[in-house]
Amino acid sequence: MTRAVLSLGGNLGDREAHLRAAVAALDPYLLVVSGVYETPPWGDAAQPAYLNAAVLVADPAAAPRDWLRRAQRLEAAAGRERDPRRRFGPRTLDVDVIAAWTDDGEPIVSDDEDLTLPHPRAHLRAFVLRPWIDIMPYGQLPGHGWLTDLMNTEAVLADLPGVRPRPDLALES
Ligand code: A4P
Ligand code: MG
Repeated sequence: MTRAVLSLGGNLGDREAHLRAAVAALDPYLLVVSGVYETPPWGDAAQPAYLNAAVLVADPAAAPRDWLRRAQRLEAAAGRERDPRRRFGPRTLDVDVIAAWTDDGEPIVSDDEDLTLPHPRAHLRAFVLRPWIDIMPYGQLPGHGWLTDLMNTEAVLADLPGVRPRPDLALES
C-alpha cells in the first residue's frame, strides 16, 4: 500500500478540462482533491498562467513507481509534448509525484533521477504547497517539515500573493 500526493498543473489548451480528466482517471485511488488555483508561471516567466491543484491518492497494490507511471499516462492523455530546450516551459498537463508514504505512514525517500521522492523542488513552490495544504493542513513534506512553516519561507511568501483561488472551477462538489 502506498499513499501519495500528486501535484497537477497546466497552462496550455483547455486547462480546466485537463485537470478534470486527470482527476476523473484517478477516481479509483482518490481520497481528497484540493481547490483549483490560478498561479503565475514559475521558473520561466514567458508563458501563460497555470491552473494548479493537488490530490491525495492511495492504492493497496501500488509501488511508488506505479504513481509515476500513472502520472505520465495522464500527461500523455492530455497530449503533453516535451520541449527539451525549455525545462520549465508551457504544458497541457504536468503531474508530479510530490511525496509518498508506505502503509505504516513512513515517508518514501528516493534519489533515483527517474523518481526523486520527495519532489526536490516542492518546498520552494507556492503552486504546490497552497493546494496541498487544502487537503493536508497538518501535513509535512518529508525532510522539510510542516507545510504551514514552508508556506512562511521567503521564497514561498514572495509567490503566494500571485496564487489566486478559483472556487468557480472546483473539481469536486
Ligand atoms: N522525475 C523524477 N522525480 C519525479 C517525481 N517525483 N515526479 C522525472 C515526477 N517526475 C519525476 O519530468 C522530467 C523527469 O523527472 C522525468 O523523467 C521523471 O521521470 P518531465 O515531466 O518530463 O518534465 P518536466 O515536468 O518539464 O520537468 P520538471 O523538472 O519536473 O519540471 P517541473 O519541476 O515539473 O516544473 N509554474 C506554475 N505556476 N505551475 C506549474 O505547475 N510547472 C512547471 C514544471 C514549471 N512551472 C510551473 C509549473
Ligand atoms: Mg513533471
